[in-house]
Amino acid sequence: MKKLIVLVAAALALTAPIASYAMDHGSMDMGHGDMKMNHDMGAVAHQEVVNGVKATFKVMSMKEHMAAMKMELPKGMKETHHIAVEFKDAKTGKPITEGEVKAKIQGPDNAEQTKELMGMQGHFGADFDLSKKGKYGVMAKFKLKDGQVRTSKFWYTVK
Ligand SMILES: [Cu+2]
Repeated sequence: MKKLIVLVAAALALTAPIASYAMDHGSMDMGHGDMKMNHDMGAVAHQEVVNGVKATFKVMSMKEHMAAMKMELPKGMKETHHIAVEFKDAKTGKPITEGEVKAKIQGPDNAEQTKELMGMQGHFGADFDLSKKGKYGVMAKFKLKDGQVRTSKFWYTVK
């Protein structure tokens, strides 16, 4: 009987670190899943194939985006929305995550904002001030790994 207890204890000691490692890893994957899900929940504002690259633009509130990133919304931030874009090879569906992306936004009052979109978790994104109601013209310029410069434009209405 005593021998059995010792054996069980030894077995537990061996498997315990593996089990906790697996658990940590599992919760990490879950975090990634959440992030993706939240970004998918952001409404698709525009989708277009430009010279073999499928670009999907999403516009979400800063609140939504910070929740997806599991970060707190900084106080006194003038940016109200996060604009994200994802690129895929139109033929293979493979995500393209490297490149330079810039966006210029013209507001209903004609004020312009130009920003570089940073690569983050499979998409490119930046924060903009869309605090005025009305139509915003979004112009994006992107240079991906093939070196070609592509552009895409769309309208986004803030109600
Ligand atoms: Cu983002």
